Amino acid sequence: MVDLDQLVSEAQQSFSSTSDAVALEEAKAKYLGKSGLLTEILKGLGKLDPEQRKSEGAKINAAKTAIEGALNQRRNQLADDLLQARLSQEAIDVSLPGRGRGAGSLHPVMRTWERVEEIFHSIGFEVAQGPEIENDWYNFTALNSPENHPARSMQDTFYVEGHDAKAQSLLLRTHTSPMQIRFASNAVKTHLQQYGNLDDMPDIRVIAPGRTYRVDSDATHSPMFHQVEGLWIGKEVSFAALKGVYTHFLKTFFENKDLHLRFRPSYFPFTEPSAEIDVAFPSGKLAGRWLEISGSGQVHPTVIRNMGLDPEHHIGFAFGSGLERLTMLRYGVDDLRLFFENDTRFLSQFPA
Ligand code: 2NM
Repeated sequence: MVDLDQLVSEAQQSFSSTSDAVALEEAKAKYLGKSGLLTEILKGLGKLDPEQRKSEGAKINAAKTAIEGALNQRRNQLADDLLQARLSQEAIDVSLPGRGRGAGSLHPVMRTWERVEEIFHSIGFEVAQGPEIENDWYNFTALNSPENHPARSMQDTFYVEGHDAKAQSLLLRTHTSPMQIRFASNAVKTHLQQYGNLDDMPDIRVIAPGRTYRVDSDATHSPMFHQVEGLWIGKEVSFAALKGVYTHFLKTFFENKDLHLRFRPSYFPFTEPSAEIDVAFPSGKLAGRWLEISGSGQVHPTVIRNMGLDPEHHIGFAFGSGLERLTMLRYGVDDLRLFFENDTRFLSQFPA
């Protein structure tokens, strides 16, 4: 008879010495396979008499169980080793710095927008909002824009098909002034509802920034551009106050106390008198030249009346400027089109 104990310990050693699953399965075949050692021994049982067969059979089965146990133990051990190897190989160093994501930033024109709001807010101006699709009254008529004014033609303004509830033609606003009319009319209406008269009507101080649209597209004009307009209406608001407010705004905006300003007589339908505002930088690459930056003036009596006020009792000034223009002068951008191309090589030069 074969020494079963020895066979078991041989199998155990053979399994232990394998280093992967394939080798282990080959080693298994030698003992437990179809023509393996243990199978051969079992075949030999037939030649024994019944008593012997019973006792030998039990021993052989015990040996088989022991060998299978050793096999499973080694299988588990190898699987475990493989897992540990992968875990340490694929370990992630959580202390490494992340790859990071590029942070976006505000478009330079939006930065100017926010900056303008901040400066005017700090001197008591509110910020108006209003629709980009306007009607004829708010965009033109209320602003004293004459019937034959070129801005009213299809060549200069984007008209929208159809009319509003009051049979007014609809258009993309050509300036932000309609927001001022809406804001002022609303303030007047609300005050009247509450007090019945305008004796103690508080001053209206508001700016209206936003997108505006004109049929115009070349190197220095974009069909969509941004404006900011301002309005101060009260009982005794002078042209001197306009000069004070706007001088403060421009010097703060350009962070330059020595900035020169010039108010040059001009014409707008909604103001009388009207003035163009020019600036000159005392130093830098733009120094020594007057640069047009804004329009302004004392609000026309007809416009005051269209706000619901009596021009005999209320007076004020208004001004307007392009946000692209302010941005170009502040950052030294020399081509308007850069603002609309969305080239990140340009935009990334204005970090948050
Ligand atoms: C400008 C120039 C001058 C202006 C006038 C008004 C309103 F609503 F009071 F009539 N808002 N903005 C104005 C005046 C705008 O932009 C170049």
